Amino acid sequence: MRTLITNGIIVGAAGSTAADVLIEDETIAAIGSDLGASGLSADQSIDAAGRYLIPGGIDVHTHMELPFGGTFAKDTFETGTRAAAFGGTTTVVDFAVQSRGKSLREGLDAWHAKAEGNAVADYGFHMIMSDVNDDTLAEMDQLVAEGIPDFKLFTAYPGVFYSDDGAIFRAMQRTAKNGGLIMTHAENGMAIDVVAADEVAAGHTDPYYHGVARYPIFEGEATNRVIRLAEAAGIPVYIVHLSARDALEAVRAARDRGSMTFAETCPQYLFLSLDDMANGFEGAKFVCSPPLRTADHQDELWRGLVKDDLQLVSTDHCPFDFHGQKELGKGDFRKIPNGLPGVEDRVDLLHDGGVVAGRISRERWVEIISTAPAKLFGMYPQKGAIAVGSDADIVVYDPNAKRTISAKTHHMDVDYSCYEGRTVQGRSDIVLSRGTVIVRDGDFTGRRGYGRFIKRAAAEYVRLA
Ligand code: DUC
Ligand code: ZN
Ligand code: ZN
Repeated sequence: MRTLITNGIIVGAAGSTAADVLIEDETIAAIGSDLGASGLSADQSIDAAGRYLIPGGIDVHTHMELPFGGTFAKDTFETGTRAAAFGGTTTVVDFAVQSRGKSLREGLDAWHAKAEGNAVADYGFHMIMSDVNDDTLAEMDQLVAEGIPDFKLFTAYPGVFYSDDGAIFRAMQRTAKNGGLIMTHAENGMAIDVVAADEVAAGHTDPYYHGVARYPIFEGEATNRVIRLAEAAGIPVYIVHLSARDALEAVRAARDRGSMTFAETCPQYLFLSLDDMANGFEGAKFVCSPPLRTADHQDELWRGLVKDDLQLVSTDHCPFDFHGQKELGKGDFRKIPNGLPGVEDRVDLLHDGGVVAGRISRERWVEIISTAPAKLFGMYPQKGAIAVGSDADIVVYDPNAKRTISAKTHHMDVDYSCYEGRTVQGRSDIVLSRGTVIVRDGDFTGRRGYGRFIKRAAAEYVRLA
């Protein structure tokens, strides 16, 4: 099967160029300025005039079907990867969960079972470690060998996912030997629980107080702590969903002293704020951890993206319906399942708020939504680039089209949108996953089960970066 895409502008992290792209089966076979004019025969042609060709978006932080707070994140691998594809994201890396007392293997098997035969686009896994002990440490080596080389540990959620400093350090020592990467959810969960209990005791039970109780300084403290632990272990560390200026300062200081520290932020921290949580129980729609911050943090995060103290933007996609799921926390914000939907909107939000708003170049946009995630998470150049030999994950992107985000039209399986009514400029018109058109002009043309597990390389790149 040969597909020829003509007349587009290839936008890549390193530069942009007008060129045609020839796809043979699943990979990119040729790139050239005159492929279209050369009379080359193809089974399928796509005219991309006036549009960009970008490598498919890569969202390295999603939670399909995550068990949380007595319920489950609603999107399955089928609905979640389909929504991702509509939004120009062709690869997700989801977090398999080791439940307390169970093996990593059991958690991983469960995630393979959820995804295989269901995902419509490609996927990989990180592993959430809830217990660090001799057995789970030994299992880490095997997972690295199987293409699941990253392990998320939490300084938050005491009694659930929380690991103490000794446990985190032991896991870090292990990745110093097996080449894996430690990712951390860095908030001081012990201190947060004290403040949250004080707020509830004072009668402050609305969702807004979820945001109030999780001080930015608690994120800054934990971020600095895990970075220092990683430095002591001599390993790179990756901070997930960085939300606060305080945490960014810790990352920047670490990078300035030559530390192998990497971090992501998420659209919710760039576009939403604590004010969104102030509308009574409606604020539950915006309960996630770390929480939304006051709006003055946003400019700092954008600066972090410009200066590469933040390397990429993922979503932490973790959707719970407002009705029936978020409502579990009526009368006590601590019982609201934490998480927001977002996998469908990331590429367009970043184009609109980043490129159209003049904050970042279109090349940096591609870097933070696709190329940097591929490099940091062991998928480059198979993914994250439009290059000969790469997977033909290509989005024909209209940078001028406008659309209004709404739960009425989105494809995520959740009953609200955090960005309801927001008009964004930029839209994925045609989305190819390994050479197959899976979305065309608003219609899904892929199939359930097409998505393939991506075995990822260990963190060599981050050690050399
Ligand atoms: N934060 C969330 O908001 N949801 C899932 C897990 C997490 O750390
Ligand atoms: Zn987290
Ligand atoms: Zn998460």
